[in-house]
Amino acid sequence: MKRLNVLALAAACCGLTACGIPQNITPQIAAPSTDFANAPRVDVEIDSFSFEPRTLRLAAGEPVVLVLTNVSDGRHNFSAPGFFAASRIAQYDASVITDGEVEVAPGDSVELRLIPAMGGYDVDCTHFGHSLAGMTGSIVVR
Ligand SMILES: [Cu+2]
Repeated sequence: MKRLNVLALAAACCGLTACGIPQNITPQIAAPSTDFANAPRVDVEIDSFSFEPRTLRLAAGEPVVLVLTNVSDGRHNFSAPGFFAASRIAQYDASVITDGEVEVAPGDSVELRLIPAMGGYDVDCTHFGHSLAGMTGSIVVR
């Protein structure tokens, strides 16, 4: 009986959200009045195959400009679904996040204005084999 209920629930979910297909969760948007102009800039260097710094330390509730720069000649992303879901993102930057990932082209730089929420979050690059090669990191927000 319990198992049947679980199956029924799963079926209902599938109908609504198309299970198995990554959903682009709408990010929480920061208040338009948020002062990002005076927010500190935090740089992350993305290379083959590393994030520098590997552990990002941010202040909870404080606006920050996250600057993700791909210094390599290969394609990479900064995947942090938990972090992005918990943060409030500037309206005009929200579109660069897809399924919790920010793709950064070789030699390119992406700026993200956001307000982090307290917690610990994982970061990786979801390109095939890259996390195994060392592209993992974390974000600590206190
Ligand atoms: Cu990568």
